Amino acid sequence: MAADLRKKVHRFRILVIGRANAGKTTILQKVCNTTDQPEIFDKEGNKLDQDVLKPTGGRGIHSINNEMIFQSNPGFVFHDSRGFEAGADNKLNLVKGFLDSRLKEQKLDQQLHAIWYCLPLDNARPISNAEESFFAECGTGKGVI
Ligand SMILES: Nc1nc2c(ncn2[C@@H]2O[C@H](COP(=O)(O)OP(=O)(O)O)[C@@H](O)[C@H]2O)c(=O)[nH]1
Ligand SMILES: [Mg+2]
Repeated sequence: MAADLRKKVHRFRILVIGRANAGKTTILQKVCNTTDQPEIFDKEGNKLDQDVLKPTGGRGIHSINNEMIFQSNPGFVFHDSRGFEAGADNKLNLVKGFLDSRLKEQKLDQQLHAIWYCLPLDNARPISNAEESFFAECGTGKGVI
């Protein structure tokens, strides 16, 4: 079954960005009409342990390149980025690198089709400096996406 999930050719690929507890997983579950956890694959298509999704990283470290696919809606493939906390320059570069590499993909199903940015609005400061940099540097019209 795991292999079947990745066999689907026409897939919509979405990057979901948001700080821990922003509600990313909840939104993806709603979109996919499920309460299940997604299956996770690395870039080469190897199925990974669910532990990689835990905040502490579990046995492996979650990578933005990992693909998350819900059994209930395998036409969507999600990439999860942990969002930009204060001073997260490193993370910003990582996301930029991911966007750049997906831009260079020739195959439509390997390209990135949308970015969903989750902002928790119950926060005194919903947009951090690092996030402002991301919007300034990775917005449309600046050549990155
Ligand atoms: N108040 C409120 N809580 C939410 C909302 N969306 C998700 N949560 C809760 O916030 C917590 C973190 O959600 P989760 O989807 O795991 O966040 P993630 O870390 O970004 O994947 C969970 O306990 C959710 O039930 C929302 O829109 N409002
Ligand atoms: Mg999550």
